Amino acid sequence: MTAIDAGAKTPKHAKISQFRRLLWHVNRTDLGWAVKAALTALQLPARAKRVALLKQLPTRPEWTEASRKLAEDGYVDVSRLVDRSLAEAVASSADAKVKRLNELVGQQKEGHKSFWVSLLDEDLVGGAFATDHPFVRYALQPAALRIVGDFMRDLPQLSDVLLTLSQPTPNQALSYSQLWHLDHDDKRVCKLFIYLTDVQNTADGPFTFIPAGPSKPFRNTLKSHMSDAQVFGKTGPDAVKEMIAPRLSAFIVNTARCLHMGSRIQSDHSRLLYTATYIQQPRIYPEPPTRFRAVGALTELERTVMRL
Ligand SMILES: O=C(O)CCC(=O)C(=O)O
Repeated sequence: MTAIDAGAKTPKHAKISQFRRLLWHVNRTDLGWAVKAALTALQLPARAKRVALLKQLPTRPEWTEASRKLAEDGYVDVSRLVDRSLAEAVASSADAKVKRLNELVGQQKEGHKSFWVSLLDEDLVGGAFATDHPFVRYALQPAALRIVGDFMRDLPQLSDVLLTLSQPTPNQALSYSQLWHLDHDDKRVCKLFIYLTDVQNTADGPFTFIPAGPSKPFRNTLKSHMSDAQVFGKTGPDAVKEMIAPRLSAFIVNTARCLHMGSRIQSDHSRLLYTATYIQQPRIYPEPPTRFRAVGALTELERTVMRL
């Protein structure tokens, strides 16, 4: 997911590029944990402040249990734990976008994945979402921050929010996230997904993954995207879980630990998906420009989650 600036020409850019390439390699192995620990040690007061903010969040036994499951298995179904009205707000905003699909496809900035349309480009000002956007409000809800935060033992950083429409691509080879991969944005990457359409069977292109335990043999490798044959050769197909679930189902997956793929949509089907991505500060890669712009009153906790 993280680009390497391979085209840079000036010595300064070449150095940055080499640095990023080194980080890219380190982050993919357990050495990344040592780098993460060293970066954290350099910012202990900031860490202590985040932990104090995390403790201010409400807590519930079922959130604690969800957090434990996320730590143990690398995923958890949170459909019954998250705020239904916030999910409805996400869904109605998403449905309005899909109604204007053709217009929005024309404006799409990242077009490399033919099976995948990003529908939020028009909501970005200078690359940033307003903090009162329903997609941002959903990601900031206490249940989500508590479940991810208790797992990380730190107040999470909201890295991005995304709305994607996956569509069939007949006669094309599987590519990008249709193939098995781990996310390497950082050492812990928790994605909170909401299905915004029913995902009733394999033809709807479910998010498909292998829980943390059986995904272990795939860590510490520089291999990026793998075919079914490469994966099943190591795990067998029995470890695979397809997230077959109705509209508004929500689940959190540590996609840095659980091998995953999805969006293998068959003809006449499509899938609409919301994703919020959380990582743990400090980020292993240099911090990119912020994805959020403050609109309206924000608490200190919200500002810290969005690095505002
Ligand atoms: O489209 C999918 O279901 C896969 C998504 C994915 O790979 C990701 O969000 O990292």
